[in-house]
Amino acid sequence: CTVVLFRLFRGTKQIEYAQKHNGPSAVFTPATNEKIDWHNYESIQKDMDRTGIGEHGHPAHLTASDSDKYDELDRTGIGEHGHPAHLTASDSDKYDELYKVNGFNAALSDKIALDRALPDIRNKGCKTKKYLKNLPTVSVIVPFHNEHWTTLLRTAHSVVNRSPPELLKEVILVDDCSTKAFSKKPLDDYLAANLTKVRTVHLPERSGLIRARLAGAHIATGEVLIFLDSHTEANVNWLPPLLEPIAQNYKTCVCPFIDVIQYETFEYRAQDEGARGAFDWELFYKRLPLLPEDLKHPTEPFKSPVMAGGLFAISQKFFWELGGYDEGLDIWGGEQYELSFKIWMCGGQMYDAPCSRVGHIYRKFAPFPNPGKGDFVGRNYKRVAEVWMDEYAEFIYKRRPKYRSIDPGDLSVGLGIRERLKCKSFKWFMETIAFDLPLKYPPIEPDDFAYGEIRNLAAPEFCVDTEFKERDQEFGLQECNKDNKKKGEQNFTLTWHKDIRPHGRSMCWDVSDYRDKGKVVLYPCHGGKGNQYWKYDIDKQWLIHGSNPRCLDCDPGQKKIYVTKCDTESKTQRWRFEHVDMK
Ligand code: UD2
Ligand code: MN
Repeated sequence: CTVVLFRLFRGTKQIEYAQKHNGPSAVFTPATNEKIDWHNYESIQKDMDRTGIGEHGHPAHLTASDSDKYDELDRTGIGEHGHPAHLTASDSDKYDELYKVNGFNAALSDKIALDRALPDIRNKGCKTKKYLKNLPTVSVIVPFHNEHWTTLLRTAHSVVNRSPPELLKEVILVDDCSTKAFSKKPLDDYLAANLTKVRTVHLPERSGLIRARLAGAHIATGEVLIFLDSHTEANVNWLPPLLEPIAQNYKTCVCPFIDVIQYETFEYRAQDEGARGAFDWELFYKRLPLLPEDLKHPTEPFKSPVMAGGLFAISQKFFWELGGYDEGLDIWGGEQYELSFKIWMCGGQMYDAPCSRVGHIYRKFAPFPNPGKGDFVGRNYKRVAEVWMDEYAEFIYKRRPKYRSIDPGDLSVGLGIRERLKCKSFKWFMETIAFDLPLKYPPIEPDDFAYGEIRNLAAPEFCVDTEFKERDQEFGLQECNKDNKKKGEQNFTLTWHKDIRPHGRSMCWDVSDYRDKGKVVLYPCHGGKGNQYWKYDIDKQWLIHGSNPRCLDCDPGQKKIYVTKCDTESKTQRWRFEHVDMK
């Protein structure tokens, strides 16, 4: 890809965007407060009548006979898959290959209709809810880099089919310099023939999702910008609940509930009953429970400190007043925090709307190779931390000392926006908006209780060894060899969360087996005690599991470990934890 058109955007300072963008600059004000039922019952009925694979979001599977269709999966454009298919030895490789480059079952996606029906899993109250008759118009912006053909098109079809035409001005697919051939002319041709409201912008240089979104926003003409990922499906009546809070106050950002499109079967289901967005101090996206007042009104939008990132609505006016995104954020990551922090700190508000639902494919794994840009996520995080997080940035650097030496580049635009808009402090944000975050994710972690090897006293040559195993796998005893790092995994931490983790991993000892001699497996740490709750009794030398306590015991002959009734007489239940904090 060469640099031509994109110079237009690149050299431009964000502040100038505020004057240069295409959108209307006046604040949208509804002419009347009248509310109406926005459901499109004709389209809902059509969906109900659909039959076929993956319809209604049911889990789908490929069968053996599907393999003779694999040729289709290779298509590079519309109408190019009518040729006869043959089962060749390489077909199954193609299936795997598609999985590998997408991180989800793209072969299955190709078998599911682009306009499939989805289950209406909203709270019942949403079905009768009315919204303002006057709502602002919308531009939907979808950045994509090498998105799979059918998941991209399903995103576009779902938006067009499930949005009131008078509200949807356009869908802009921003091609972030994809290398797949179909992303260019075949895509443009398909859209021209099938989805006239959808158009593309082809960026001549890989710009990352943040600058790709900016490029789309820059040419958008709707009053409200809605950003979506390129592998999403908008569900029934998704638009009005996103728009009404913005019509009432233009400094409002609204996120839909993000449902899960399962990466293997394309099943459509809820993520949970709703939660408030947050982060931990390594800047992993986290969730906080709803507040009691949110629970009282399950169909009303509730305040959320941080957006997940990919799916939200914001007025053009407010977006550009905030300077859009920081243009210096590269490729992927961090922009969700930048925007969330500045929305709250600079006079806006952010809500999650339970009645607006959009499905998203959470990949099984990230398939993209690093485009040779080093630790761009670290650099993005450092930019956000330096501009917005004040003294709290230190908590991040404590956990990620490497960030201290990353050069974040020029921060003057972001700092200028903060100054110009007289934005509040991060302390204010933490204490007013994310006030319960530190309880769950303390900035300063309490000390761990114990660490090192865990040696059995009945068979002192044996230590617990998790052998780098994964989720749901059992582990047991091995000869103690803590210092031989290659051989096993015998270095553990009994953390302040009261769980036990092999050093440096977020895997925890977990017991969900309530039979006698319950087995111990590894499971991703959740920090919520329960099946991962452990205590060390220094006097008795017991490792006690659960609130209905049982003791870690072992059979040294078979090198097995398990939890069972605590017994003061038992020697196999006694363990020496190498270092114990006696405080
Ligand atoms: C989440 C967000 C995502 C974004 C990201 C952090 C959701 C559901 N998803 O990760 O929107 O906020 O966190 O940055 O909240 N893309 C490009 N160019 C690139 C890389 C990606 O255009 O260089 C596109 C990609 O095709 C997709 C979108 O950006 O449409 C987000 O990428 P992702 O799906 O890999 O991110 P995800 O969902 O893991
Ligand atoms: Mn995504």
